[in-house]
Amino acid sequence: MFVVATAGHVDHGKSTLVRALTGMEPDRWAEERRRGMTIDLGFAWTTLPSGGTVAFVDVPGHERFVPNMLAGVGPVPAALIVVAADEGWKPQSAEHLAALDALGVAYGLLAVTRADLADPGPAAAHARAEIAATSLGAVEAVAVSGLTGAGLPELRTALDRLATRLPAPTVDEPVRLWVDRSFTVRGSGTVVTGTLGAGRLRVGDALELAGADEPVRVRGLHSLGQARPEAAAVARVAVNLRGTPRDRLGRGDALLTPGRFHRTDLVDVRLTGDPAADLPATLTLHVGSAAVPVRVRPLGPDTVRLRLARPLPLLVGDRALLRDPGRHRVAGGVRVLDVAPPPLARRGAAAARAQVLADLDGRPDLAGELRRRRLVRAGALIRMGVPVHAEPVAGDWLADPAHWRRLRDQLTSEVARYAEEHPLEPGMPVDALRQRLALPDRVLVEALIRPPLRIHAGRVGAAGADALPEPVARAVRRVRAEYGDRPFRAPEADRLVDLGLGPREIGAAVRAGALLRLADNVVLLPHALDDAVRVLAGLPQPFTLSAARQALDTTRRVAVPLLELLDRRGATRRLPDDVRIVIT
Ligand SMILES: Nc1nc2c(ncn2[C@@H]2O[C@H](COP(=O)(O)OP(=O)(O)OP(=O)(O)O)[C@@H](O)[C@H]2O)c(=O)[nH]1
Ligand SMILES: [Mg+2]
Repeated sequence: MFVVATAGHVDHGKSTLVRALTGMEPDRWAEERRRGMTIDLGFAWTTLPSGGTVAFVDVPGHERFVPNMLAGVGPVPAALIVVAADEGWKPQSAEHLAALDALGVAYGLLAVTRADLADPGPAAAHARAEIAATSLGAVEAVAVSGLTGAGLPELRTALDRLATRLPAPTVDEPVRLWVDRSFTVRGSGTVVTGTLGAGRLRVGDALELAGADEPVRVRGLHSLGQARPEAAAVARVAVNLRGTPRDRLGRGDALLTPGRFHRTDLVDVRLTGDPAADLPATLTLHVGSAAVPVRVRPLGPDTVRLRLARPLPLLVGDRALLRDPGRHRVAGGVRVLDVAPPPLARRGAAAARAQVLADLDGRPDLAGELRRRRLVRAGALIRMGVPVHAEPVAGDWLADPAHWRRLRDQLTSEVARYAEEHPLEPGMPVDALRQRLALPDRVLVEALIRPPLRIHAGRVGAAGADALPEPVARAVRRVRAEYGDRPFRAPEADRLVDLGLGPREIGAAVRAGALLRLADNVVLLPHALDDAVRVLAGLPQPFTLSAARQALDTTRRVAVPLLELLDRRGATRRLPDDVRIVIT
Protein backbone atom coordinates (compact mmCIF):
# COMPACT_ATOMS: atom_id res chain seq x y z
CA MET A 1 0.00 0.00 0.00
CA PHE A 2 1.09 3.57 -0.46
CA VAL A 3 -0.55 6.68 0.88
CA VAL A 4 -1.16 9.91 -0.98
CA ALA A 5 -2.55 13.13 0.43
CA THR A 6 -4.55 15.47 -1.75
CA ALA A 7 -3.71 19.17 -1.88
CA GLY A 8 -5.29 22.15 -3.57
CA HIS A 9 -7.62 25.12 -3.38
CA VAL A 10 -11.16 24.88 -2.06
CA ASP A 11 -13.74 23.47 -4.49
CA HIS A 12 -11.18 22.39 -7.07
CA GLY A 13 -12.57 18.86 -7.02
CA LYS A 14 -10.27 16.91 -4.65
CA SER A 15 -13.01 14.99 -2.89
CA THR A 16 -14.93 14.43 -6.12
CA LEU A 17 -11.79 12.91 -7.62
CA VAL A 18 -11.13 10.68 -4.62
CA ARG A 19 -14.75 9.58 -4.69
CA ALA A 20 -14.53 8.82 -8.43
CA LEU A 21 -11.32 6.84 -8.00
CA THR A 22 -12.31 4.83 -4.93
CA GLY A 23 -16.10 4.70 -4.87
CA MET A 24 -15.79 5.75 -1.22
CA GLU A 25 -17.06 8.93 0.43
CA PRO A 26 -14.15 11.01 1.79
CA ASP A 27 -16.43 13.64 3.31
CA ARG A 28 -17.41 11.78 6.47
CA TRP A 29 -19.45 14.47 8.16
CA ALA A 30 -23.06 15.31 7.34
CA GLU A 31 -22.10 18.97 7.59
CA GLU A 32 -19.45 18.50 4.93
CA ARG A 33 -21.91 16.89 2.57
CA ARG A 34 -24.54 19.53 3.30
CA ARG A 35 -22.11 22.38 2.63
CA GLY A 36 -20.38 20.58 -0.24
CA MET A 37 -17.06 21.32 1.37
CA THR A 38 -14.42 19.28 3.14
CA ILE A 39 -13.77 20.42 6.69
CA ASP A 40 -11.73 17.59 8.17
CA LEU A 41 -9.57 14.82 6.76
CA GLY A 42 -11.20 12.04 4.74
CA PHE A 43 -9.91 8.55 4.06
CA ALA A 44 -10.51 6.25 1.09
CA TRP A 45 -8.63 3.63 -0.89
CA THR A 46 -8.69 1.67 -4.09
CA THR A 47 -6.86 -0.99 -6.06
CA LEU A 48 -4.70 0.20 -8.95
CA PRO A 49 -4.17 -1.57 -12.31
CA SER A 50 -0.93 -3.12 -10.95
CA GLY A 51 -2.92 -4.75 -8.16
CA GLY A 52 -1.37 -2.45 -5.56
CA THR A 53 -3.44 -0.36 -3.21
CA VAL A 54 -3.43 3.39 -2.88
CA ALA A 55 -4.94 5.02 0.18
CA PHE A 56 -5.90 8.69 0.05
CA VAL A 57 -5.90 11.23 2.81
CA ASP A 58 -8.28 13.83 1.43
CA VAL A 59 -7.69 17.28 2.81
CA PRO A 60 -9.86 20.40 2.96
CA GLY A 61 -8.95 23.27 0.66
CA HIS A 62 -10.67 26.11 2.48
CA GLU A 63 -8.22 28.53 4.04
CA ARG A 64 -9.84 28.19 7.44
CA PHE A 65 -8.98 24.51 7.54
CA VAL A 66 -5.31 24.65 6.62
CA PRO A 67 -4.35 23.25 10.06
CA ASN A 68 -6.45 20.15 9.30
CA MET A 69 -4.79 19.91 5.91
CA LEU A 70 -1.36 20.01 7.55
CA ALA A 71 -2.28 17.25 10.00
CA GLY A 72 -3.16 15.10 7.00
CA VAL A 73 -0.09 15.73 4.88
CA GLY A 74 2.41 15.83 7.77
CA PRO A 75 3.02 12.08 7.95
CA VAL A 76 2.44 11.37 4.23
CA PRO A 77 5.36 11.39 1.77
CA ALA A 78 3.40 11.78 -1.52
CA ALA A 79 0.86 14.29 -2.77
CA LEU A 80 -1.86 14.47 -5.40
CA ILE A 81 -2.08 18.16 -6.22
CA VAL A 82 -5.41 19.18 -7.62
CA VAL A 83 -6.03 22.29 -9.71
CA ALA A 84 -9.33 23.08 -11.42
CA ALA A 85 -8.99 23.71 -15.16
CA ASP A 86 -11.55 26.50 -15.00
CA GLU A 87 -10.07 28.30 -12.02
CA GLY A 88 -6.35 27.81 -12.27
CA TRP A 89 -3.77 28.53 -9.59
CA LYS A 90 -5.33 30.02 -6.42
CA PRO A 91 -4.15 31.14 -2.96
CA GLN A 92 -4.54 27.76 -1.25
CA SER A 93 -2.97 26.05 -4.28
CA ALA A 94 0.06 28.12 -3.37
CA GLU A 95 -0.23 27.69 0.41
CA HIS A 96 -0.66 23.92 0.14
CA LEU A 97 2.28 23.69 -2.24
CA ALA A 98 4.40 25.81 0.11
CA ALA A 99 3.50 23.41 2.93
CA LEU A 100 4.49 20.36 0.88
CA ASP A 101 7.73 22.08 -0.05
CA ALA A 102 8.46 23.03 3.56
CA LEU A 103 7.92 19.43 4.61
CA GLY A 104 10.22 18.29 1.83
CA VAL A 105 7.60 16.14 0.09
CA ALA A 106 9.40 14.80 -2.97
CA TYR A 107 6.81 12.63 -4.71
CA GLY A 108 3.66 13.84 -6.40
CA LEU A 109 1.26 14.07 -9.27
CA LEU A 110 -0.79 16.89 -10.69
CA ALA A 111 -4.44 16.31 -11.50
CA VAL A 112 -6.13 19.08 -13.48
CA THR A 113 -9.77 18.57 -12.59
CA ARG A 114 -12.95 19.93 -14.05
CA ALA A 115 -11.33 19.43 -17.46
CA ASP A 116 -14.88 19.12 -18.85
CA LEU A 117 -15.42 22.80 -18.01
CA ALA A 118 -12.28 24.38 -19.50
CA ASP A 119 -9.13 23.65 -21.43
CA PRO A 120 -6.80 22.07 -18.84
CA GLY A 121 -3.69 23.27 -20.69
CA PRO A 122 -3.11 26.70 -19.12
CA ALA A 123 -3.87 25.55 -15.55
CA ALA A 124 -1.59 22.55 -16.03
CA ALA A 125 1.26 24.66 -17.37
CA HIS A 126 0.98 27.21 -14.56
CA ALA A 127 0.74 24.57 -11.84
CA ARG A 128 3.63 22.51 -13.20
CA ALA A 129 5.84 25.57 -13.26
CA GLU A 130 4.97 26.39 -9.65
CA ILE A 131 5.50 22.79 -8.55
CA ALA A 132 8.80 22.43 -10.41
CA ALA A 133 10.31 25.09 -8.16
CA THR A 134 9.67 23.01 -5.02
CA SER A 135 10.86 19.80 -3.40
CA LEU A 136 8.43 17.95 -5.69
CA GLY A 137 10.29 18.93 -8.84
CA ALA A 138 8.86 18.00 -12.23
CA VAL A 139 5.62 16.07 -11.83
CA GLU A 140 3.43 14.21 -14.23
CA ALA A 141 0.14 15.98 -15.01
CA VAL A 142 -3.14 14.27 -15.87
CA ALA A 143 -6.30 16.06 -16.99
CA VAL A 144 -9.43 14.53 -15.46
CA SER A 145 -13.10 15.06 -14.95
CA GLY A 146 -14.66 13.77 -11.80
CA LEU A 147 -17.99 14.32 -13.45
CA THR A 148 -17.53 12.38 -16.73
CA GLY A 149 -14.75 10.08 -15.58
CA ALA A 150 -12.49 11.24 -18.42
CA GLY A 151 -8.78 10.80 -17.59
CA LEU A 152 -9.38 8.52 -14.59
CA PRO A 153 -7.74 5.45 -16.21
CA GLU A 154 -4.69 7.59 -17.06
CA LEU A 155 -4.61 8.90 -13.49
CA ARG A 156 -4.70 5.34 -12.15
CA THR A 157 -1.72 4.26 -14.21
CA ALA A 158 0.07 7.48 -13.25
CA LEU A 159 -0.54 6.61 -9.57
CA ASP A 160 0.97 3.18 -10.23
CA ARG A 161 4.05 4.85 -11.72
CA LEU A 162 4.29 7.13 -8.70
CA ALA A 163 4.14 4.11 -6.38
CA THR A 164 7.17 2.51 -8.04
CA ARG A 165 9.21 5.66 -7.42
CA LEU A 166 8.53 5.81 -3.68
CA PRO A 167 11.32 4.63 -1.41
CA ALA A 168 10.86 1.15 0.05
CA PRO A 169 9.26 1.33 3.49
CA THR A 170 11.50 0.66 6.49
CA VAL A 171 9.61 -1.91 8.54
CA ASP A 172 12.36 -2.58 11.10
CA GLU A 173 12.31 0.96 12.43
CA PRO A 174 10.52 2.05 15.59
CA VAL A 175 6.92 3.10 15.27
CA ARG A 176 5.84 6.70 15.58
CA LEU A 177 2.21 6.76 14.60
CA TRP A 178 0.90 10.33 14.52
CA VAL A 179 -2.75 10.20 15.43
CA ASP A 180 -5.01 11.99 12.97
CA ARG A 181 -8.33 10.81 14.37
CA SER A 182 -9.58 9.23 17.58
CA PHE A 183 -13.03 7.95 18.33
CA THR A 184 -14.87 5.38 20.39
CA VAL A 185 -16.31 2.18 19.02
CA ARG A 186 -19.10 0.66 21.08
CA GLY A 187 -17.84 -2.47 22.78
CA SER A 188 -14.23 -1.92 21.70
CA GLY A 189 -13.29 1.37 23.29
CA THR A 190 -10.85 3.89 21.92
CA VAL A 191 -9.65 3.74 18.32
CA VAL A 192 -7.06 6.00 16.74
CA THR A 193 -6.09 6.23 13.11
CA GLY A 194 -2.96 7.38 11.36
CA THR A 195 -0.52 6.81 8.55
CA LEU A 196 2.11 4.27 9.58
CA GLY A 197 5.18 5.60 7.78
CA ALA A 198 7.75 3.18 9.19
CA GLY A 199 7.85 0.10 11.39
CA ARG A 200 5.31 -2.54 12.17
CA LEU A 201 2.37 -2.85 14.54
CA ARG A 202 1.00 -6.08 15.99
CA VAL A 203 -2.00 -6.88 18.09
CA GLY A 204 -0.74 -7.14 21.68
CA ASP A 205 2.08 -4.61 21.19
CA ALA A 206 2.83 -2.25 24.05
CA LEU A 207 3.26 1.34 22.93
CA GLU A 208 4.08 4.59 24.63
CA LEU A 209 1.72 7.49 24.63
CA ALA A 210 2.90 10.95 25.59
CA GLY A 211 1.47 11.90 28.94
CA ALA A 212 0.53 8.34 29.93
CA ASP A 213 2.67 6.65 32.56
CA GLU A 214 1.58 3.17 31.65
CA PRO A 215 2.22 1.74 28.21
CA VAL A 216 -0.90 1.39 26.10
CA ARG A 217 -1.70 -1.93 24.51
CA VAL A 218 -2.89 -2.69 20.99
CA ARG A 219 -6.12 -4.62 21.33
CA GLY A 220 -7.01 -4.70 17.68
CA LEU A 221 -5.77 -3.43 14.32
CA HIS A 222 -7.59 -2.51 11.17
CA SER A 223 -6.22 -1.53 7.82
CA LEU A 224 -8.28 -0.85 4.70
CA GLY A 225 -11.38 -1.66 6.70
CA GLN A 226 -10.29 -5.15 7.73
CA ALA A 227 -9.13 -6.56 11.05
CA ARG A 228 -5.53 -7.75 10.87
CA PRO A 229 -3.06 -9.30 13.32
CA GLU A 230 -0.34 -6.93 12.13
CA ALA A 231 0.27 -3.99 9.83
CA ALA A 232 3.60 -2.98 8.31
CA ALA A 233 4.56 0.39 6.89
CA VAL A 234 3.44 2.04 4.74
CA ALA A 235 -0.20 1.70 5.76
CA ARG A 236 -3.25 3.52 6.91
CA VAL A 237 -4.11 1.92 10.24
CA ALA A 238 -6.81 2.05 12.87
CA VAL A 239 -5.56 0.98 16.28
CA ASN A 240 -7.92 -0.15 19.02
CA LEU A 241 -6.32 0.56 22.38
CA ARG A 242 -7.04 -1.47 25.48
CA GLY A 243 -8.15 0.49 28.50
CA THR A 244 -7.19 3.92 27.19
CA PRO A 245 -9.94 6.48 27.68
CA ARG A 246 -10.87 8.40 24.56
CA ASP A 247 -10.08 11.76 26.15
CA ARG A 248 -6.50 10.72 26.77
CA LEU A 249 -5.47 11.19 23.18
CA GLY A 250 -6.37 12.88 19.95
CA ARG A 251 -4.94 14.45 16.82
CA GLY A 252 -1.31 15.40 17.28
CA ASP A 253 -0.56 12.69 19.81
CA ALA A 254 1.68 9.85 18.77
CA LEU A 255 1.85 6.16 19.58
CA LEU A 256 5.49 5.20 19.99
CA THR A 257 7.69 2.17 20.24
CA PRO A 258 8.64 2.26 23.94
CA GLY A 259 12.05 3.72 24.78
CA ARG A 260 12.84 4.86 21.27
CA PHE A 261 11.78 8.50 21.28
CA HIS A 262 12.92 11.49 23.22
CA ARG A 263 10.15 13.95 23.99
CA THR A 264 11.40 17.45 23.81
CA ASP A 265 10.07 20.96 24.13
CA LEU A 266 13.32 22.54 23.00
CA VAL A 267 14.86 22.03 19.57
CA ASP A 268 17.44 23.74 17.41
CA VAL A 269 16.44 23.73 13.77
CA ARG A 270 17.51 24.94 10.35
CA LEU A 271 14.98 26.93 8.37
CA THR A 272 14.63 25.67 4.82
CA GLY A 273 13.41 27.45 1.71
CA ASP A 274 13.79 31.23 2.00
CA PRO A 275 13.03 31.96 5.61
CA ALA A 276 11.51 35.37 6.07
CA ALA A 277 13.94 37.80 7.67
CA ASP A 278 11.16 39.11 9.91
CA LEU A 279 10.22 35.79 11.45
CA PRO A 280 7.61 36.46 14.16
CA ALA A 281 8.55 35.53 17.71
CA THR A 282 5.61 33.13 18.00
CA LEU A 283 4.52 30.70 15.32
CA THR A 284 2.87 27.32 15.08
CA LEU A 285 5.05 24.29 14.49
CA HIS A 286 3.40 21.57 12.41
CA VAL A 287 5.01 18.16 12.47
CA GLY A 288 3.34 14.84 11.86
CA SER A 289 -0.27 15.46 12.78
CA ALA A 290 0.68 17.83 15.58
CA ALA A 291 0.40 21.60 15.71
CA VAL A 292 2.12 23.28 18.64
CA PRO A 293 2.71 26.97 19.36
CA VAL A 294 6.40 27.79 19.56
CA ARG A 295 8.55 30.72 20.58
CA VAL A 296 11.30 31.41 18.09
CA ARG A 297 14.77 32.51 19.11
CA PRO A 298 17.05 33.33 16.18
CA LEU A 299 20.57 31.90 16.44
CA GLY A 300 22.37 31.90 13.09
CA PRO A 301 21.41 33.23 9.64
CA ASP A 302 19.14 30.23 9.01
CA THR A 303 19.06 28.52 12.40
CA VAL A 304 16.69 29.11 15.30
CA ARG A 305 15.84 27.63 18.66
CA LEU A 306 12.20 26.67 19.18
CA ARG A 307 10.57 26.45 22.58
CA LEU A 308 7.47 24.27 22.18
CA ALA A 309 4.33 24.82 24.22
CA ARG A 310 4.20 21.07 24.80
CA PRO A 311 6.80 18.36 24.26
CA LEU A 312 6.79 16.27 21.09
CA PRO A 313 8.62 13.05 20.18
CA LEU A 314 11.05 14.56 17.68
CA LEU A 315 14.13 13.08 16.06
CA VAL A 316 17.20 14.60 14.51
CA GLY A 317 16.45 15.08 10.82
CA ASP A 318 12.68 15.47 11.21
CA ARG A 319 11.01 17.82 8.74
CA ALA A 320 8.39 20.21 10.01
CA LEU A 321 6.97 23.56 9.09
CA LEU A 322 6.37 26.85 10.80
CA ARG A 323 3.19 28.66 10.03
CA ASP A 324 1.97 32.09 10.92
CA PRO A 325 -1.71 31.42 11.59
CA GLY A 326 -2.51 35.14 11.78
CA ARG A 327 -1.04 36.00 8.40
CA HIS A 328 -2.06 32.73 6.82
CA ARG A 329 1.26 31.86 5.51
CA VAL A 330 3.84 29.14 5.74
CA ALA A 331 6.74 30.92 7.39
CA GLY A 332 9.26 28.27 6.50
CA GLY A 333 10.26 24.68 6.51
CA VAL A 334 12.22 23.26 9.37
CA ARG A 335 14.80 20.56 9.64
CA VAL A 336 15.51 19.41 13.17
CA LEU A 337 19.21 19.57 14.02
CA ASP A 338 19.23 18.89 17.76
CA VAL A 339 16.44 17.61 20.01
CA ALA A 340 18.42 17.98 23.24
CA PRO A 341 20.31 21.23 22.80
CA PRO A 342 22.41 22.78 25.56
CA PRO A 343 21.04 25.75 27.53
CA LEU A 344 22.28 29.15 26.40
CA ALA A 345 23.06 30.64 29.77
CA ARG A 346 26.44 32.30 29.44
CA ARG A 347 27.14 35.45 27.46
CA GLY A 348 28.12 34.58 23.95
CA ALA A 349 26.55 31.12 24.20
CA ALA A 350 24.02 31.87 21.45
CA ALA A 351 26.73 32.95 19.03
CA ALA A 352 28.80 29.87 19.86
CA ARG A 353 25.76 27.71 19.36
CA ALA A 354 25.07 29.29 15.97
CA GLN A 355 28.59 28.29 14.95
CA VAL A 356 27.96 24.70 15.96
CA LEU A 357 24.62 24.59 14.18
CA ALA A 358 26.15 26.01 11.00
CA ASP A 359 27.90 22.67 10.49
CA LEU A 360 24.88 20.45 11.19
CA ASP A 361 22.62 19.22 8.43
CA GLY A 362 20.10 17.07 10.32
CA ARG A 363 21.72 13.83 9.26
CA PRO A 364 22.36 11.78 12.39
CA ASP A 365 26.09 11.77 13.03
CA LEU A 366 27.36 9.68 15.91
CA ALA A 367 30.94 11.02 15.93
CA GLY A 368 29.68 14.59 15.87
CA GLU A 369 27.18 13.95 18.67
CA LEU A 370 29.95 12.42 20.80
CA ARG A 371 32.25 15.33 20.08
CA ARG A 372 29.58 17.82 21.13
CA ARG A 373 28.11 15.88 24.06
CA ARG A 374 31.41 14.27 25.14
CA LEU A 375 29.63 11.69 27.28
CA VAL A 376 26.17 10.38 26.54
CA ARG A 377 24.16 7.25 27.10
CA ALA A 378 23.61 5.08 24.04
CA GLY A 379 19.91 4.95 24.84
CA ALA A 380 19.67 8.73 24.89
CA LEU A 381 21.24 8.99 21.43
CA ILE A 382 18.97 6.30 20.02
CA ARG A 383 15.98 8.21 21.37
CA MET A 384 17.21 11.29 19.52
CA GLY A 385 17.29 9.34 16.27
CA VAL A 386 21.05 8.80 16.16
CA PRO A 387 21.94 5.18 15.42
CA VAL A 388 24.65 3.87 17.74
CA HIS A 389 27.41 1.64 16.42
CA ALA A 390 30.18 2.25 18.94
CA GLU A 391 31.38 0.38 22.01
CA PRO A 392 30.38 1.97 25.30
CA VAL A 393 33.22 2.95 27.65
CA ALA A 394 31.22 1.78 30.67
CA GLY A 395 27.63 0.65 31.18
CA ASP A 396 25.80 2.18 28.24
CA TRP A 397 27.93 5.32 28.26
CA LEU A 398 29.56 6.43 25.06
CA ALA A 399 32.44 8.87 25.08
CA ASP A 400 34.17 11.06 22.59
CA PRO A 401 37.61 9.38 22.29
CA ALA A 402 39.59 12.62 22.70
CA HIS A 403 37.54 13.65 25.72
CA TRP A 404 38.01 10.22 27.25
CA ARG A 405 41.78 10.48 26.89
CA ARG A 406 41.70 13.91 28.52
CA LEU A 407 39.64 12.54 31.40
CA ARG A 408 42.14 9.74 31.92
CA ASP A 409 44.99 12.23 32.21
CA GLN A 410 42.93 14.43 34.45
CA LEU A 411 42.12 11.48 36.70
CA THR A 412 45.79 10.65 37.10
CA SER A 413 46.67 14.19 38.09
CA GLU A 414 43.68 14.55 40.43
CA VAL A 415 44.70 11.36 42.23
CA ALA A 416 48.30 12.55 42.49
CA ARG A 417 47.24 15.92 43.84
CA TYR A 418 44.91 14.31 46.35
CA ALA A 419 47.73 12.06 47.56
CA GLU A 420 49.88 15.13 48.12
CA GLU A 421 47.18 16.96 50.02
CA HIS A 422 46.13 13.88 52.03
CA PRO A 423 49.39 11.98 52.52
CA LEU A 424 47.97 9.56 55.06
CA GLU A 425 44.90 8.49 53.10
CA PRO A 426 45.20 5.41 50.95
CA GLY A 427 43.78 7.07 47.83
CA MET A 428 41.11 9.45 46.60
CA PRO A 429 37.49 8.51 47.32
CA VAL A 430 35.75 7.53 44.08
CA ASP A 431 32.94 9.97 44.65
CA ALA A 432 35.28 12.90 45.24
CA LEU A 433 36.98 11.96 41.98
CA ARG A 434 33.64 11.70 40.20
CA GLN A 435 32.81 15.22 41.33
CA ARG A 436 36.21 16.67 40.41
CA LEU A 437 35.94 15.22 36.92
CA ALA A 438 32.26 16.27 36.71
CA LEU A 439 31.26 12.76 35.69
CA PRO A 440 27.59 11.81 35.85
CA ASP A 441 28.13 8.20 36.89
CA ARG A 442 30.63 6.43 39.10
CA VAL A 443 31.03 3.56 36.63
CA LEU A 444 32.79 6.11 34.43
CA VAL A 445 35.38 6.76 37.16
CA GLU A 446 35.97 3.05 37.50
CA ALA A 447 36.35 2.64 33.75
CA LEU A 448 38.96 5.41 33.64
CA ILE A 449 41.28 3.75 36.16
CA ARG A 450 44.37 2.13 34.67
CA PRO A 451 47.36 0.50 36.40
CA PRO A 452 49.35 1.44 38.38
CA LEU A 453 46.23 3.09 39.80
CA ARG A 454 43.65 0.79 41.21
CA ILE A 455 40.44 1.02 43.12
CA HIS A 456 40.42 -0.40 46.63
CA ALA A 457 37.75 0.00 49.28
CA GLY A 458 36.11 2.86 47.42
CA ARG A 459 39.33 4.78 46.88
CA VAL A 460 41.58 5.26 43.91
CA GLY A 461 45.32 5.14 44.50
CA ALA A 462 48.51 3.39 43.55
CA ALA A 463 48.64 -0.28 44.42
CA GLY A 464 50.14 -1.52 47.75
CA ALA A 465 52.70 0.36 49.84
CA ASP A 466 53.52 2.53 46.84
CA ALA A 467 50.47 4.40 47.92
CA LEU A 468 52.11 5.39 51.19
CA PRO A 469 53.78 8.71 51.61
CA GLU A 470 57.53 8.31 51.57
CA PRO A 471 58.21 8.66 55.36
CA VAL A 472 55.66 5.97 56.18
CA ALA A 473 56.88 3.75 53.36
CA ARG A 474 60.43 4.15 54.70
CA ALA A 475 59.34 3.20 58.20
CA VAL A 476 57.55 0.13 56.87
CA ARG A 477 60.70 -0.88 55.00
CA ARG A 478 62.67 -0.57 58.28
CA VAL A 479 60.13 -2.74 60.07
CA ARG A 480 60.46 -5.29 57.28
CA ALA A 481 64.28 -5.26 57.49
CA GLU A 482 64.35 -5.53 61.25
CA TYR A 483 61.51 -7.97 61.83
CA GLY A 484 61.40 -9.92 58.57
CA ASP A 485 63.04 -12.98 60.12
CA ARG A 486 61.24 -12.56 63.47
CA PRO A 487 57.75 -12.11 62.10
CA PHE A 488 55.97 -12.46 65.46
CA ARG A 489 58.06 -9.88 67.29
CA ALA A 490 56.24 -6.58 67.27
CA PRO A 491 58.21 -3.34 67.66
CA GLU A 492 57.87 -1.90 71.15
CA ALA A 493 55.99 1.35 71.59
CA ASP A 494 59.13 3.48 71.88
CA ARG A 495 60.62 1.80 68.82
CA LEU A 496 57.47 2.75 66.89
CA VAL A 497 57.97 6.36 68.00
CA ASP A 498 61.60 6.20 66.83
CA LEU A 499 60.45 4.93 63.46
CA GLY A 500 57.96 7.78 63.18
CA LEU A 501 54.95 5.44 63.26
CA GLY A 502 52.28 7.26 65.25
CA PRO A 503 48.63 6.16 65.24
CA ARG A 504 47.84 8.05 61.98
CA GLU A 505 50.85 6.66 60.15
CA ILE A 506 50.03 3.16 61.38
CA GLY A 507 46.45 3.66 60.20
CA ALA A 508 47.67 4.64 56.72
CA ALA A 509 50.04 1.66 56.53
CA VAL A 510 47.29 -0.71 57.68
CA ARG A 511 44.79 0.64 55.09
CA ALA A 512 47.41 0.23 52.41
CA GLY A 513 47.93 -3.38 53.52
CA ALA A 514 51.57 -2.74 54.52
CA LEU A 515 51.12 -3.50 58.23
CA LEU A 516 48.78 -5.60 60.31
CA ARG A 517 47.43 -4.08 63.51
CA LEU A 518 46.71 -6.49 66.38
CA ALA A 519 46.02 -3.85 69.03
CA ASP A 520 46.98 -0.26 69.76
CA ASN A 521 50.70 -0.02 69.16
CA VAL A 522 50.98 -3.71 68.30
CA VAL A 523 51.74 -4.20 64.62
CA LEU A 524 53.13 -7.07 62.59
CA LEU A 525 54.02 -7.49 58.95
CA PRO A 526 51.01 -8.71 57.01
CA HIS A 527 52.31 -12.16 56.14
CA ALA A 528 52.60 -12.96 59.89
CA LEU A 529 49.04 -14.20 59.97
CA ASP A 530 49.51 -17.03 57.49
CA ASP A 531 52.90 -17.88 58.96
CA ALA A 532 51.38 -18.14 62.44
CA VAL A 533 48.72 -20.58 61.24
CA ARG A 534 51.42 -22.75 59.68
CA VAL A 535 53.48 -22.79 62.89
CA LEU A 536 50.48 -23.47 65.13
CA ALA A 537 49.29 -26.29 62.87
CA GLY A 538 52.60 -28.05 63.64
CA LEU A 539 51.83 -28.14 67.37
CA PRO A 540 50.09 -31.05 69.10
CA GLN A 541 46.41 -30.10 69.12
CA PRO A 542 44.87 -28.60 71.11
CA PHE A 543 47.54 -26.19 72.26
CA THR A 544 47.74 -23.69 75.07
CA LEU A 545 48.51 -19.98 74.88
CA SER A 546 51.88 -20.64 76.40
CA ALA A 547 52.70 -23.37 73.84
CA ALA A 548 51.69 -21.00 71.05
CA ARG A 549 53.77 -18.16 72.48
CA GLN A 550 56.84 -20.38 72.62
CA ALA A 551 56.34 -21.87 69.19
CA LEU A 552 55.96 -18.39 67.71
CA ASP A 553 58.89 -17.11 69.72
CA THR A 554 56.98 -14.09 70.94
CA THR A 555 55.52 -12.38 73.98
CA ARG A 556 52.04 -12.38 75.50
CA ARG A 557 51.66 -8.80 74.20
CA VAL A 558 51.59 -10.24 70.67
CA ALA A 559 50.35 -13.81 71.24
CA VAL A 560 47.06 -12.85 72.97
CA PRO A 561 45.71 -10.48 70.32
CA LEU A 562 47.17 -12.63 67.53
CA LEU A 563 45.26 -15.72 68.68
CA GLU A 564 42.11 -13.66 69.15
CA LEU A 565 42.42 -12.37 65.62
CA LEU A 566 42.93 -15.90 64.32
CA ASP A 567 39.81 -16.97 66.25
CA ARG A 568 37.82 -14.18 64.66
CA ARG A 569 39.04 -15.07 61.22
CA GLY A 570 38.10 -18.71 61.82
CA ALA A 571 41.69 -19.99 61.49
CA THR A 572 41.71 -21.24 65.08
CA ARG A 573 39.00 -22.17 67.53
CA ARG A 574 39.08 -21.57 71.23
CA LEU A 575 37.96 -24.52 73.35
CA PRO A 576 37.16 -24.67 77.10
CA ASP A 577 40.16 -24.45 79.45
CA ASP A 578 41.76 -21.81 77.19
CA VAL A 579 43.17 -24.25 74.70
CA ARG A 580 42.85 -23.93 70.90
CA ILE A 581 42.93 -25.97 67.75
CA VAL A 582 43.83 -24.94 64.23
CA ILE A 583 40.91 -25.35 61.84
CA THR A 584 42.06 -27.02 58.66
N1 LIG B 1 -18.02 19.77 -13.91
C1 LIG B 1 -17.23 19.28 -12.96
N2 LIG B 1 -17.47 19.60 -11.67
C2 LIG B 1 -16.65 19.09 -10.73
C3 LIG B 1 -15.56 18.27 -11.04
N3 LIG B 1 -14.92 17.95 -9.87
C4 LIG B 1 -15.61 18.55 -8.91
N4 LIG B 1 -16.64 19.24 -9.38
C5 LIG B 1 -17.57 20.04 -8.60
O1 LIG B 1 -16.86 21.03 -7.91
C6 LIG B 1 -17.40 21.24 -6.61
C7 LIG B 1 -16.35 21.05 -5.58
O2 LIG B 1 -15.92 19.74 -5.59
P1 LIG B 1 -15.22 19.04 -4.36
O3 LIG B 1 -14.79 17.72 -4.81
O4 LIG B 1 -16.05 19.11 -3.17
O5 LIG B 1 -14.01 20.02 -4.18
P2 LIG B 1 -12.88 19.91 -3.08
O6 LIG B 1 -11.60 20.25 -3.70
O7 LIG B 1 -12.93 18.60 -2.38
O8 LIG B 1 -13.31 21.06 -2.10
P3 LIG B 1 -12.81 21.23 -0.58
O9 LIG B 1 -12.66 19.90 0.00
O10 LIG B 1 -13.82 22.05 0.12
O11 LIG B 1 -11.50 21.93 -0.67
C8 LIG B 1 -18.54 20.25 -6.50
O12 LIG B 1 -19.75 20.88 -6.77
C9 LIG B 1 -18.24 19.21 -7.54
O13 LIG B 1 -19.41 18.58 -8.06
C10 LIG B 1 -15.33 17.98 -12.42
O14 LIG B 1 -14.37 17.30 -12.80
N5 LIG B 1 -16.19 18.51 -13.33
MG1 LIG C 1 -13.06 18.15 -0.48
